[in-house]
Amino acid sequence: MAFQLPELGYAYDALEPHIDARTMEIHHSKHHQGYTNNLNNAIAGTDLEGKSIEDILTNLDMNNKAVRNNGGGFFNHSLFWSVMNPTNKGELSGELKAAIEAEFGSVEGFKDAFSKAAATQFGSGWAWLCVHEGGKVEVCSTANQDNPLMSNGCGGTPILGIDVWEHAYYLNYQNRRPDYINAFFNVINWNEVAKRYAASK
Ligand code: MN3
Repeated sequence: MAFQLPELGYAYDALEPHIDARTMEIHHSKHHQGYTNNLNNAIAGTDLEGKSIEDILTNLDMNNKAVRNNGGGFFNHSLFWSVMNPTNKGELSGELKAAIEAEFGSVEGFKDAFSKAAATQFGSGWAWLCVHEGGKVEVCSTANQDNPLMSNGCGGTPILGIDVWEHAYYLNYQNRRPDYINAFFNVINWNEVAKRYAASK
């Protein structure tokens, strides 16, 4: 079974004014579809076919550029859509909030660290909140479509991520990446992040 482009679960315009409909449509239907197709082509007929994307990325030969770029792109965007939601996004609370406060001192401290990682990732890439075994959380960033599951990442399981490629924000924010990062905090689906935390700690 080949990988399939996941549904967003909400309309392209649902995240406005924070993320505009045109950006969402192109990002999902063109960019993510492209990574999905190219991943399927790259693994067709190889021993990676039929494995989960997490399994593929965790055990990836980093010299396999086609799977590294497109498998990363497939996984990263699938996570990205799921951790955003215009409604029913919940509040940061419970054991995830406690873990964040333990690591960053406060929720504001986490926002600062995450925003800084996203703003200072040079060129294209992603910033992440990851969880390690035992529940400790960490912020890191990766270039291009790499992610923390890969052997060059910060380790741990990513539970929140922001795409800082220009295609994620340029139509609406042009060069103002920090404004886009600020806006992202308005659409985080904390229910989903908490679910991923509980499943991965
Ligand atoms: Mn993208």
